[in-house]
Amino acid sequence: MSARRNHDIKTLARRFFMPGDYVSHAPCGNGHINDTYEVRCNQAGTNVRYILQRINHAIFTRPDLVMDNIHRVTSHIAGKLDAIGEPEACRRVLTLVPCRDGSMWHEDGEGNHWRGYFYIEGAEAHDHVNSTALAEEAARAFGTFQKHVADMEGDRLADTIPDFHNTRSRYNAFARAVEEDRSGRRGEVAREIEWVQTREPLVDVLLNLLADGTLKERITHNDTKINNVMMDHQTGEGLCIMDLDTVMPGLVHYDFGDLVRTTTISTAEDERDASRVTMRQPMFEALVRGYLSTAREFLTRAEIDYLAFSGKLITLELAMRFLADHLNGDPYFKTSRPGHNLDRFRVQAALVESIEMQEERMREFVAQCAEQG
Ligand code: GN1
Ligand code: MG
Repeated sequence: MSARRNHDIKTLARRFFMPGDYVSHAPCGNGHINDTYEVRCNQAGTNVRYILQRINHAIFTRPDLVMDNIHRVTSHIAGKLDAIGEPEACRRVLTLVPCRDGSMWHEDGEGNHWRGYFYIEGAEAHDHVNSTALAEEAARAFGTFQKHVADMEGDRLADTIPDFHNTRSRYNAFARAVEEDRSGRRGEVAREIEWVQTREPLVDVLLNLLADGTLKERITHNDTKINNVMMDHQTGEGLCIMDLDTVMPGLVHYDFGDLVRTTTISTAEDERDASRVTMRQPMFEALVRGYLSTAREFLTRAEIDYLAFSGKLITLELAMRFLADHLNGDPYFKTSRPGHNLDRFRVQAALVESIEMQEERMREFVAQCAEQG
């Protein structure tokens, strides 16, 4: 996927209700999909920052549905925070900034869709955490998010990317990429392809449980990377969940599993030396503690039983996605070096293997923590 293009951010910012004089803008965040900027405005002597973000419409082909979901979810959560008198509610849920014409997003002359948010000051997102306290806080925040949206009424939220976490579909897409070999790289990654193929039976486990009614569909975030939660600078509290494009119906395991994938890992997601990758049990335990502290009250026994498994499954899912993208010639994830997606694959594969070796202990910890209540 190509790098960020030049956008006229100053002109775009004027379309939104971002009052004051434009001062500056800068790229922001490390997302693989959208383009994100912070915009600084001077409001009669006070500097105020906003977020301006281009939705990648090659991937989110219905930005209108994305914005509809986000508007509904953020308004619902803001209403709840207001009702309980939560202090600093605007730092605890994203707030959309409307356009000057009243619409919730702006479409520029090139078919790009833009949206604005309040900038959350005094907090930051971490791409990698080494502290169990931060891991626990992040998991607590995602549990709270799920709890807040659990009782949302009205129509089912739109599937902004259909089958996003359907691991059978992900496997089939991977198999198609192998067959088509669009990049001509198949011969170089025969071992990696086989590694995925031997794990094919895992992809149906949760889907079968959903089909037979053991697990139930809820509203989930679906992209719970550790860098999608803003943590307070002063207190380390997990304040606000970001990156809401994929909020849609799903299984709680998709969220917990991606937290395990991105938080327990000992390296960056794209580490070049996969032999350095391990699943860190203390980080896993912190996630379980944090998540259950807020999610226990609504989770079923069956949901809890598959939390440990979910980390392995979602890591395998990303392994399949990265290897498929490599085979397809890198059309999806932003890359900044040759073989970037292959490196990402190798890291995921190493993490799956590390989880496989510690799975029993992970399962035991979840059971023990769930019982403690
Ligand atoms: C993408 O945009 P970002 O970096 O938060 C991707 C996730 C992957 C992640 C892997 C819409 O998320 O599904 O888990 O990269 N988002 C989409 O790092 O495909
Ligand atoms: Mg993100």
